Amino acid sequence: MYAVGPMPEYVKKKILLLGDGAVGKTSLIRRFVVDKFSDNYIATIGTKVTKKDIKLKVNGEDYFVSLMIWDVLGQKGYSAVQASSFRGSQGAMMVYDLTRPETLQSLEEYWIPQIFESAGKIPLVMVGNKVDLIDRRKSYEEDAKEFSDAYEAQSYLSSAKSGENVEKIFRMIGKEILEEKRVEEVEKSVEMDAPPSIVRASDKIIMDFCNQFGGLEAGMPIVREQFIKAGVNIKNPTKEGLIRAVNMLAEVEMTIKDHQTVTRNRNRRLALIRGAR
Ligand code: G3D
Ligand code: MG
Repeated sequence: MYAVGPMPEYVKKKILLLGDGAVGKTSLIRRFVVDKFSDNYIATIGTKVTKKDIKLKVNGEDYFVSLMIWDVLGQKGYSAVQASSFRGSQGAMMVYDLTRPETLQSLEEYWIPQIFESAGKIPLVMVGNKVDLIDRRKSYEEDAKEFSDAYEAQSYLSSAKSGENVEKIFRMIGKEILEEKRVEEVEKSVEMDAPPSIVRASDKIIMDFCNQFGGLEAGMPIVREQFIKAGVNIKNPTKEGLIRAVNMLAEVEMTIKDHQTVTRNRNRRLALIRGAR
């Protein structure tokens, strides 16, 4: 046998990418995992989990880390879907779009309170994406630093398009988790505006279907497919679109459940739509 020193430790860590729609979350994951950037994409409906193994050295020790990267629905108001995806995550990448300052504001007002409430005060890495589109980089860096200092987080400017800093931000979140220096208790979320109720109905329908279908990971791909087929715009669902989606979900359920259950499920979901504003 060859003695080559201590074996690296194998660990598995769940991380989330959070931030408003179209800031570049899916593109960053795609760039990191397959090293590609594609300009044609479909808006992420629901949650997708991608795995990537990396090797890290932390405090002089080697680790093999399996990053389970959760790409979560980027729409505000889908809080039931989100809270259930957030649970058990050990670190989060908070992504904003440098060309849209309101996406930074929404990290502070919505995404950070949401994650702290569901997952506790886990390490965050702030990512200002689309750096390829801006000039006067310095002022953006200063803003980012000021913002991230308040959360004791690292901050980077990145580009999923050029690849700049993409590898670095994923490695950094891995390191932050392994260092695990956080001890503060969970901070309570600030009050948020109530989401528009049609979005809440949509959120509840998605959760209801997933619960019936054996959980988020099994249900979400189906929801995603059926919502697209039904032509539902997740940002701005209409009652008509949601009714189509509920009918399509019922058709899928027909393949695994008895007629009575399917009807009951369908009626319950239609009632949610009727009750929405
Ligand atoms: P999301 O997952 O956060 O919703 P996406 O965002 O990854 O789907 O990206 C939204 C749009 O921004 C896509 O453009 C994507 O190509 C673009 N994008 C993502 N990252 C970058 C970047 O670093 N630089 C530039 N220039 N564009 C980026 P489309 O045109 O397909 O909507
Ligand atoms: Mg996406």
